Amino acid sequence: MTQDFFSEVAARIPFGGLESSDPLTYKVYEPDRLVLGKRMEDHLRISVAMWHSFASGGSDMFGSGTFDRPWLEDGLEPLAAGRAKLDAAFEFIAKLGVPFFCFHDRDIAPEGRTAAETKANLEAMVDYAGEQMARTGVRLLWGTANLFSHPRYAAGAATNPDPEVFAVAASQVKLVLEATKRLGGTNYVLWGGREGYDSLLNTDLAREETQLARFLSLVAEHKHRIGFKGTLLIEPKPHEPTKHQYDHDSAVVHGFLVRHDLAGEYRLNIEANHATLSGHSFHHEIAYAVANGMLGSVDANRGDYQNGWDTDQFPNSVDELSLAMYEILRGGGLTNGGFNFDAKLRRQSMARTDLFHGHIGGIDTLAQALLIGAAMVENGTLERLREERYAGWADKLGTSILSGGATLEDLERRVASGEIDPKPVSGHQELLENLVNQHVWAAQRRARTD
Ligand code: XLS
Ligand code: NI
Ligand code: NI
Repeated sequence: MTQDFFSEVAARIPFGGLESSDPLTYKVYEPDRLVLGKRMEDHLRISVAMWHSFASGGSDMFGSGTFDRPWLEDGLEPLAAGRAKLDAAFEFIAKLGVPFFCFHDRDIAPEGRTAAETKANLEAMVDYAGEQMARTGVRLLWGTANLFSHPRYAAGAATNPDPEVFAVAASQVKLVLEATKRLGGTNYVLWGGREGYDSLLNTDLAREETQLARFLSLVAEHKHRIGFKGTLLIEPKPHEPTKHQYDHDSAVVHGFLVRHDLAGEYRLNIEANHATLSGHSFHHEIAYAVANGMLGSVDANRGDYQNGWDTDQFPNSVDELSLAMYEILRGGGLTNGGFNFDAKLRRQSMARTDLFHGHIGGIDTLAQALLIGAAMVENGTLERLREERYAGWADKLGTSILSGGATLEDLERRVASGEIDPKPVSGHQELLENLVNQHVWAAQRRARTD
């Protein structure tokens, strides 16, 4: 018999629509609503993150936890507390009515006194999570290993100067990859925790790159050995906790994978706040991944424009997300991936009900962005204008250049003779921006009259 931690929410959060005055209803998100012929739930594939919402008590570097989370109280027997945490999480996710969750090994199972005890703890808690999944129908979007909290990982995991630390990290990933497979996870994520450096003075960059590549090859090999059918994902981040993280952004990770012949094995898990920390927009990171066939999944959150760190707030800007959503839809949508709320409540949002408010707002924001992105795809004007801009490349000159049929000499001759004489054309940026706004505003009007 599981405990009831969210009794103020009786059943599944219903759709209330824009006129609803009940904060515990969805204003836009309707799982069964068809968008471009596909259910909203299947487009968005929403996931709740175990760590922020259930394993964190709301502490920061200036103060202790503030959140009302009975399963995190001091003095509880660790495995009993772990089971209560899973009870709370699955009760919450089922009431929220979303299909997925994500976890790190350390979110659900405490480290033991020995490696054997740690392994046994993980096995017990993975079994318990499996029971909860069967009871509620909630599925696993991805699992991951926490390779950054324990002091042994202070100088990195795979990129640690000590090969014994590499070995511990490898054994941890092996176990979590197997647990992810056992729970039917559709992806496995590697976020580079502390794979980076704090000081170049004690860092051998070339050596650490070789170590990281070896590690990722081992993970891919093991995936095939055990027959895990999910997708391996790398989550880029430019800095924090280290001064410089090797998996800086999508393009850097992609280049690394290509360099080590691993691009066929991994895709990207793109986090909105990591994108902005790297000096890019979320839109850019998604567009880069789509353009290179590397989009895997998304960690949904947002940063704060005045802060330079990973504030992991719940997303609330429809304008920004609509552009990212448009790129995702152009690229064929998220297949195996989903939108995982790698987002945390503010420290003053202490009530357990605030977990509902954070997620409901984030989900409605994604749903509204989806409607706008879909409207832009259906309307087709943006795509048409983009295609027209490159029309010359489909003509004789463009195709001969790309197919290798023109040398520098040929081109120089034709330019010198005046045969080739390009005229600058407008990029129409303001026109395109106005078109986007028109879709955003039209969606707002439709939502009011729906
Ligand atoms: C930290 C990362 C982390 C990963 C999972 O900034 O976002 O939460 O998503 O290890
Ligand atoms: Ni993340
Ligand atoms: Ni993050």
